[in-house]
Amino acid sequence: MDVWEPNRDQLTQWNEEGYFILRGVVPCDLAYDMRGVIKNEIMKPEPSGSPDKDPMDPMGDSPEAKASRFRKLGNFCSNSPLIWHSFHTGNFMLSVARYFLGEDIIVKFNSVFVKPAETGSETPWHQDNGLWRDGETEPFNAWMALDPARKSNGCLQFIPGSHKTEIVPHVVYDDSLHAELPRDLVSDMIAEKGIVHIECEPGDVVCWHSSLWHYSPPNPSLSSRIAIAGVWTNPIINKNRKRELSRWALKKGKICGAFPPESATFPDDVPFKPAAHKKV
Ligand SMILES: O=C(O)CCC(=O)C(=O)O
Repeated sequence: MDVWEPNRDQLTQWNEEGYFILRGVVPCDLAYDMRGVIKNEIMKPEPSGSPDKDPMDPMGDSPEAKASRFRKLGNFCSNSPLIWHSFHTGNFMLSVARYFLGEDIIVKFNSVFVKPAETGSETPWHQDNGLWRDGETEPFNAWMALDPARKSNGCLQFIPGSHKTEIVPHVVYDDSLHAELPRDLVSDMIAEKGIVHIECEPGDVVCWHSSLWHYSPPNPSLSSRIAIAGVWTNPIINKNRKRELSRWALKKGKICGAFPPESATFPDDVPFKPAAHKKV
């Protein structure tokens, strides 16, 4: 497997600002193929083949209605071989993760962020490890654009340097989509450090520290913004944590190519004993 090392600018940006961008990690065509896998899923027709006109279900169950309201598909990528092998366990992404995490790597979370044209909602300001609430700060996060991600269609926004803060307890407001950083602290932090808009082409990847404060706004534009994300960690950092979603990605420096991916079980899991085959 290739050995990746950050260049001086990437290393400085990682240390000082908490992120860096890798342009063109996969070709645009492959990014669009991955996006196709996601679109096929969210736009699947109902089994009956006819849109649901149920007046008691104002959200509707038609493919168009579903496509417009999906926000996040958790754990989708470990069920999609194309995405899993191209991104989460792709040679290049694992060579980057290996720089941070060493020879044994597990993917702790994987998701798709769907921000449909006109209806895509925001992702509130958060630190990833503020939502995990497992105390981990070391895991490595990366996100790949599968559509062009622009200021106009809800690209990610970071507060540079905010990764140097502790893990701040997240809170829920009446209108919160999920737990978020306290809004007054976010305003203060923005006033102090400003915001960067992370504009990407399909196939570009942004990597960030799990304590970085980040957000993405709603998408009022006519262009959808689909992206995939992952969190890579290693069995030592992740020791004794809940890991039902974790999957092996690299063992002793070798890419785990199995599909479905192998589950990363708890280190102290004791297997059940096989039953004694006694004659009854
Ligand atoms: O894609 C987005 O809009 C949000 C992504 C995000 O917040 C995350 O991956 O932690």
